[in-house]
Amino acid sequence: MSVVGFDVGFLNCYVAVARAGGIETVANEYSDRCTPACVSFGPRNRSIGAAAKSQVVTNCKNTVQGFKRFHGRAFSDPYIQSLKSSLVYDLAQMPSGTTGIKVMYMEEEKVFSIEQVTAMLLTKMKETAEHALKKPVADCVVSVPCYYTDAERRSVVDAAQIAGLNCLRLMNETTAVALAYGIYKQDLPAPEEKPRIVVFVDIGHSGYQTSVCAFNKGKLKILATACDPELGGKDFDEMLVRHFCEEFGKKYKLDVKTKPRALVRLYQECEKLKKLMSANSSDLPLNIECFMNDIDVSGKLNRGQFEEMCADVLARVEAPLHNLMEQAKLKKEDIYAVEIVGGASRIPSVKERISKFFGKELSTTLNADEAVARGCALQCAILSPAFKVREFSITDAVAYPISLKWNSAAEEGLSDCEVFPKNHAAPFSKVLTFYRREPFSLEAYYNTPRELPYPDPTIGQFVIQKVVPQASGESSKVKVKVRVNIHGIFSVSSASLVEVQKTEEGEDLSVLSLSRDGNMQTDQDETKAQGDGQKETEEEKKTPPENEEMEESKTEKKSDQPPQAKKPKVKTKVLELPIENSPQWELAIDMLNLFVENEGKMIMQDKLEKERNDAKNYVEEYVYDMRDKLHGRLEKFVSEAVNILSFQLEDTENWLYEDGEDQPKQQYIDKLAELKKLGQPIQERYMESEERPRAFDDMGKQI
Ligand code: ATP
Ligand code: K
Ligand code: MG
Repeated sequence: MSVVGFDVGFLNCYVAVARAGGIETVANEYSDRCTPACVSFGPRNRSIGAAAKSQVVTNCKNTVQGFKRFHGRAFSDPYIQSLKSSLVYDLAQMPSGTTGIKVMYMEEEKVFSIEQVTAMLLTKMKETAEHALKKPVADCVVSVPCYYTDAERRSVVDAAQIAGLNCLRLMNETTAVALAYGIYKQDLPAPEEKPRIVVFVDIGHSGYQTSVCAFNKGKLKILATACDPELGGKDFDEMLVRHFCEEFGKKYKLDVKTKPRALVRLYQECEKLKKLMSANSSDLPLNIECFMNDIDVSGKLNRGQFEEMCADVLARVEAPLHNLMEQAKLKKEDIYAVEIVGGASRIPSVKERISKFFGKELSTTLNADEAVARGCALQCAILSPAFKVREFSITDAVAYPISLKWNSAAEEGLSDCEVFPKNHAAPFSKVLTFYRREPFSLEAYYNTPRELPYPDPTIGQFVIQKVVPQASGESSKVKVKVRVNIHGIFSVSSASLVEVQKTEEGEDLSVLSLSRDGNMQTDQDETKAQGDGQKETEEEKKTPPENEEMEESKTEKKSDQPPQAKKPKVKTKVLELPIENSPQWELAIDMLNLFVENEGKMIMQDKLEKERNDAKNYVEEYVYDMRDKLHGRLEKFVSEAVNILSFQLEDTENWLYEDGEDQPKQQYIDKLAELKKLGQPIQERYMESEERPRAFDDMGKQI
């Protein structure tokens, strides 16, 4: 059992683990806790994270960044199409229609699906966690933006699976932050008291997320979320890049946009400048040597000018806050604190706007970069039976209202029903009742397409199979359980047919149904009015569950005994029905398996390449080390062999730059052995002479 949380950022990723001492954000092989969301493809291997980032300029066509936004999207998606021109690497369509990334890898043109690319990043993060925990990692919690739709979420779950991870929960980023904030608080109001209301804001590189959360002792509940998926640090970078492109165009007659490499460098320098401006309001320089056509460029900017050019971007900070407060029906006085995280929350003018909106100092008690990963690790610890943590219940909110539609003979056409309104508690299950004679299909969709940051409101098709009429010829009662699961993904989780073995005539139905506006009502008339066997009714549990287990058991109990089974002479039997699930943009299982297999092969290839490189480095190190020593402390101990060794060392050095540049691992191992055969005797003689006086010393002490 591993307890790990992964924050997969658009730009920056973090890994947190639970150990005996508590939750800890761990560093990668560069002793950096931040791992760039970057994958670079080479002729022999992949580089992931920091090693990939260092190739952004030199191998720009095959180094991919900013891919978080491709999840669950068709290649033909207008959003993807509009991004294409701004990317230095190529996109391509996967056979399934989703988005892939086209690169040269192992000297061949390859298209990787977005799930594969994110899996590569996760592979790296998994290794970081394994290195820290010194054991294999599988169980984990992975973060996603709270505005992700089903297709995007499923795509990330698949990515985790490709990386050999067992994702226990996809956690909304702001919910992870809320957990990291609340779990250690000792002074939360008691369960029966008025909750403490805290607003969380995460503004990262790509997206802006806000949520409002109610805390009581031992629990948190997300009341509402509001986001701008297209507002983040990158938009500020964009403004700076635009500004300097224009300036350098005028000043140096350079058309920067035509040179991807120069453009990538300009983005890097602008991001640095932006960060500097957060701490400094005076004029700051931007210099790039040999920028384009051997020209060095320079410019300068101060915070005031920066804020002016970013006015349109800054103007977008408020809208989600308004939206959030409106949804939660809260006044500013109800808010106990506004906690901000995410890299771009450090921009002074962003902070100012948020603070002004709430009329309050902002709270920055959490680590702005690591809070998401830490929250995910905490959630993983809570879910892990192997780890003891304080009891803490987490209720998240449904981001977009979900409806079902189906063919209805009674209403002669399509019927529909909102099953999960916006901000409904999640995870959650509901049972719907249908009266049918034959298999039927349900289509799930988001019913507020304009609110979606996503073009396609379809969630998926679900066919309830093997439905047959009752022995009497009447329609059968079919109970369908729909669910928003722990990942925030909608599914039709089970269906059953209630076979009635009646001895007496007369059905007295009194079932709960949900009216269109979402109010619960007992609606006898409607069911009777549609008494031709095409009734659609619904039950809903009145109390939101504290957690999944409780909710499940309640549902089970209910569905075991139909509410209307009042007549003692009626016997029922419940048959489970198979469901055919076709969620939108689902990765086919054989593709998933192929990707799992390919990821394994690529990991192996990277490992072999690393070993080969290490073997080469050992030879190189030995050459330089021995050459120094032969002129230093080993000088006295060399016989005539020195000439041979010196000659061999020089020869090897040349070889490393020529034929030896790119050889199989064994070649390097053999080369090193050859050198050592000559070097060893010299080193032994040296060691002996070093040992001798010490042996005397030791004896002296013993006497
Ligand atoms: P997302 O949450 O959108 O997936 P992310 O998690 O990768 O993205 P973060 O690491 O939270 O993003 O933030 C990165 C952004 O924050 C970058 O745009 C970076 O330039 C910006 N940033 C970091 N530090 C500062 C600073 N001191 N001043 C201004 N911007 C900063
Ligand atoms: K991050
Ligand atoms: Mg983030």
